[in-house]
Amino acid sequence: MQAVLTRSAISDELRSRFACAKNVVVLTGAGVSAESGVPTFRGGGQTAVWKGMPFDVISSAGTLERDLPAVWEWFNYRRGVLRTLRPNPAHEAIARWQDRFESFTLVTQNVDGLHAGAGSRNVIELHGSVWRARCLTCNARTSLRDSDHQEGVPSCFECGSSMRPDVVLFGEMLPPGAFERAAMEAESCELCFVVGTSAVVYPAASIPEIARAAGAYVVEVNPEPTPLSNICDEVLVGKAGEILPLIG
Ligand code: BV8
Ligand code: ZN
Repeated sequence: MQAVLTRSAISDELRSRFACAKNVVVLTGAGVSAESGVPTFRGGGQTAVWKGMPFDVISSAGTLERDLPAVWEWFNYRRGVLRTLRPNPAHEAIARWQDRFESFTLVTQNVDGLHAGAGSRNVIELHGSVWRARCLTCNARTSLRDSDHQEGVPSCFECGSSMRPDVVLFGEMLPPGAFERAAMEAESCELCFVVGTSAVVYPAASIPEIARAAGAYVVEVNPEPTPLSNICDEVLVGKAGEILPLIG
């Protein structure tokens, strides 16, 4: 049974750096939404998640090419699950932090929109959002928040072509400028938090590496070790929803 971290677990070093930092970057993954009930991916790996297909197969450019309706079924299911879920204290703490620092950048791999749901503004959604669709021809975007789209492939309201979920699939480029902006902020931040990610998927996982190389103090929050743990200055072992409110 994992001990719940108490306030004392947060080092004086981190407390003082948190108190006087001007430029802070936070990178999040599925773990920050785990306490909201969002299933995690466990390293995006080979576990079958949908109709016998591993996650990085159903969520890949190849499957979109071959079977667009199947990809819509998968994201309709994901939206259905997410529609009932709410931000948790980890999302709320991060939302509070955005007004504490001169410059604050929230970079997420999550497509669930829960950071915005907690009040976070200008979230860099590196991998897009399940709440948007994008036209395969004219790139027009439309929100799926209020639509109960459940069947088939929606058509573009601009040009009538087929639309696709506005998420970044494996083998696809990230949204123009999204990674570049995140990397630029990571290069100039003093404090970088890595919350709830298995740090397996690239280029997202390189953000904390960029911050570390630029001299930032890097803090990981995760109940498990990850490939990033040994480059971090501080590792807080536990749940984000329990730990982040202890920091500030
Ligand atoms: C690209 C959207 C250019 C869709 C996603 C370099 C090396 C190796 C491979 C590559 C490389 N560069 C590119 C690649 C290929 C690939 C890649 O990284 N593959 C991996 C599997 C090795 N990358 C790409 O394809 C990227 N595009 O590189 O474009 C290019 C183009 C063509 C050819 C080459 C290059 C695009 C990647 C984006 C894919 N889309 N999501 C969807 O959601 O369906 S990725 C998706 O999986 C998520 O967004 C996230 O990124 C990843 C899952 O990771 P996590 O979020 O970290 O979640 P996970 O479950 O794994 O871990 C949860 C963690 O939380 C755990 O550590 C757990 O302990 C912890 N936890 C649990 N509970 C809690 C907690 N922590 C705190 N509190 C808790 N309560
Ligand atoms: Zn169109």
